[in-house]
Amino acid sequence: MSDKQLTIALSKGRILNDTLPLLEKAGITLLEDPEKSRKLVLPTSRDDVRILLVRASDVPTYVQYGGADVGVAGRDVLMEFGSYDLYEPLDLRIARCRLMVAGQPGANERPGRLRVATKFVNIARSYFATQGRQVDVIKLYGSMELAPLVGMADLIVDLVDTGNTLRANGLVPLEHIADISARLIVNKAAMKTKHRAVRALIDTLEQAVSARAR
Ligand code: PRT
Ligand code: MG
Repeated sequence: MSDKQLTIALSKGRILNDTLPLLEKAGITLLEDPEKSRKLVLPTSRDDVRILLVRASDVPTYVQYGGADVGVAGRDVLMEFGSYDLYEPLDLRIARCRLMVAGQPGANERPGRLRVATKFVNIARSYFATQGRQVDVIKLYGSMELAPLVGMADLIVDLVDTGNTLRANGLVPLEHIADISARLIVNKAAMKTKHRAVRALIDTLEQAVSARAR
């Protein structure tokens, strides 16, 4: 990785879509449509900035190990992986949603040991453990809403935005675990070796975020 170049890790979908307008304020725009391109390294309008496209859950890993200098990751992803060795200087207030316990109405009041299906196994275990509730956690990689429908689980732990996905499957939100938004994360070494470039990016994004909040 060049000393001059700043590498930003993003994930396709809502993180990329919501981050691009913020990056535009820093004069960073993509040179080609990421939905059409198969490239994983995208050049930008600035010679000194490139964007990597990685899985949402891989963004912190790329940033921690120096594959990218900075990245944008959901707080859910950061919480699930526990302690990363990186800086988290800014709440970008994008890709917002809530991490919830959901199920059929009243499912969280069923007697006995409940089964919880989720891709957020660590968050789920610690949430229920903190409350002294005994649960069995079943790991899934997606479409968690299906598990209660087929009787495989009593509850799910999932992200909820409009609630449409829950509703469409006869489920309701039952308990609020955390408010989620995307965070700017920074590699610790890059914060030192590329301090000026990283600092300038953080400052510009910070201004863009607060201009929006007003
Ligand atoms: O798709 P992939 O497996 O690669 O990764 P990913 O699913 O984690 O990525 P992506 O792009 O879907 O989500 C990236 C980040 O966006 C997440 O880590 C969250 O921080 C944030 N985010 C914000 C959301 C949502 N809102 C959201 N609604 N991520 C997912 N959802 C899903 C949710 O899981 C559920 O299936 O949308 C559905 C619920 O939406 P409503 O509007 O029907 O309630
Ligand atoms: Mg997804």
